[in-house]
Amino acid sequence: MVADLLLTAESSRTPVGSVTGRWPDFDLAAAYRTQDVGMKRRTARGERVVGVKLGLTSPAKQRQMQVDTPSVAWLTDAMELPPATVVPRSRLIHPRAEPEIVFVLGEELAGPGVTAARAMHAVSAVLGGIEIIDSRYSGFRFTLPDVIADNNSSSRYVTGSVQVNPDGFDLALEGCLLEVDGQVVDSATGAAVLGNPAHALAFAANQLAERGHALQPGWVVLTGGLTEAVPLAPGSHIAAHFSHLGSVVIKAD
Ligand code: OOG
Ligand code: MG
Repeated sequence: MVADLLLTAESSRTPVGSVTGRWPDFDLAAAYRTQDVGMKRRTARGERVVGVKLGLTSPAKQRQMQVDTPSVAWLTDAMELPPATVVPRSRLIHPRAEPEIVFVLGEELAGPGVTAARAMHAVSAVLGGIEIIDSRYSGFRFTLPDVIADNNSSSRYVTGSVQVNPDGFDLALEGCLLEVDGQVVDSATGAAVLGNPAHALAFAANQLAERGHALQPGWVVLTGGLTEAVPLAPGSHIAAHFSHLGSVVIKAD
């Protein structure tokens, strides 16, 4: 089964070839079903779902990965790292880091038909974050069904210590500088994410509704990489400096 193949690739740090390359009929519906089986496997081994992550919501990410459609995947507590943490790079395949705007939900948000404005009513706090992605596909090469089946390359994530109330906060104008070993390598504003990260949240609620799920109070939502992802080299320091959401820093082992 594809879900087991990908979970084994993760635990054995052995990347695999594209699923759609091998089975051209593997479509979006099969990919989301596979992702849900993977989530069941994770919960069966004791992990708890703590939220969702959007994939490929910015032009920078879409260009880098050659996939131009957003998608949704699961976050579990095993993926969450404490602040200013050392990322266990030696347990990962070929990790990359990307800065993201993160929401915490104060109430349930259920599609279909969720608009960006409705979505923001459910948000209790906005934070900065860094996501560590680690595709189970060789060379980070995948199609849209491939990456969905692989839970959108999920690996780890860190959120910042600054929490901002979303009321009156202009998410589209929130700036972010991405720094690698003290050098600014990229920058973006929140508008990079579908014009406004609120649209990513609405997309998540509506996509999950197609799978019979609703976003739950307390859940974390990673709205998608603002910039291209950068390789997490051994011993490197990566920082995301946001204009109002503070700084998030990680170090690779
Ligand atoms: C897919 C994961 C995408 C994002 O923020 O766009 C993602 C990948 O780039 O490997 O997490
Ligand atoms: Mg991401």
